[in-house]
Amino acid sequence: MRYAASLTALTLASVALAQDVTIHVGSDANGAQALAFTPANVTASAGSVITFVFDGIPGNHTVAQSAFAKPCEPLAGGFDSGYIAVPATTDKTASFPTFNLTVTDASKPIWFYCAQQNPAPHCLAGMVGSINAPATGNTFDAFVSAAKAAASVVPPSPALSGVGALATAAPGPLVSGFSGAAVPTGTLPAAASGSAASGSGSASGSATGSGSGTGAPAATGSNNAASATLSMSGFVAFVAAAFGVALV
Ligand SMILES: *[C@@H]1O[C@H](CO)[C@@H](O)[C@H](O)[C@H]1NC(C)=O
Ligand SMILES: *[C@@H]1O[C@H](CO)[C@@H](O)[C@H](O)[C@H]1NC(C)=O
Ligand SMILES: *[C@@H]1O[C@H](CO)[C@@H](O)[C@H](O)[C@H]1NC(C)=O
Ligand SMILES: [Cu+2]
Repeated sequence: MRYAASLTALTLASVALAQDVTIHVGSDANGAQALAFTPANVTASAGSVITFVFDGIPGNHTVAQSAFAKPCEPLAGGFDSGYIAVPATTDKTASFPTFNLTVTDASKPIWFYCAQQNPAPHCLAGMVGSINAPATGNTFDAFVSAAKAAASVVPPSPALSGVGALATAAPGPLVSGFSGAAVPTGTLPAAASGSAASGSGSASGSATGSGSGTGAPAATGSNNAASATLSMSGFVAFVAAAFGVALV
């Protein structure tokens, strides 16, 4: 009994810590195709994972980091998923490609846009988003307005690492009709021990394996913190499975 009680307390603490978020890319709140990120303005603590799901049918979008002052241009050192295309023939129940960003710095806003310009620039249509945007000053609403008034849309170079957030695997899976015009490259965080680390290793393998072969330097403190949170999420899933209940 005492064992079960401590497990429950630990589980609740882990759920509060993780704050994982899902953002749909190319679809609206009803699941209909749209030039939008849904939701487009989210809050996430350091260590949280933002899962971008490319589920607009059809769709061909990017998740690219920009700056408040230049909404439709790549931020130096920013992340970019590259173009991920979902064909019109895709079934609504398909396992859509995802791109997982771990927030490493929640103290500053993270701005992003879609760089697709064909047949018309998605960023100018307001396809932008934010993580931890402030409620006053440089708000999400002001960012959308700036994007719609932007002079140009500049395509970025795909990259896993960003400023204040990073991915540990390329978007995927790129199977059954899904395609990526380019697969992100860049520095992967050092592999951490434990089940969460081996999980992300196999994920990058299935996404055509690119990106996983680049040199990985020693992990920084924030990367370790992120890995710890991922491990806790895995543990929550394990506990949920063991108890036969859904916790999230
Ligand atoms: C997706 O968009 C990019 C950029 O416009 C393009 O190069 C690529 O061919 C498109 N992919 C598909 C499958 O249409
Ligand atoms: C965006 O989200 C932040 C919280 O991260 C909130 O304070 C702000 O009011 C939101 N802005 C809009 C326009 O919804
Ligand atoms: C993103 O995270 C989800 C949930 O853990 C996982 O199922 C998916 O495979 C991940 N995607 C990639 C590309 O690693
Ligand atoms: Cu788009």
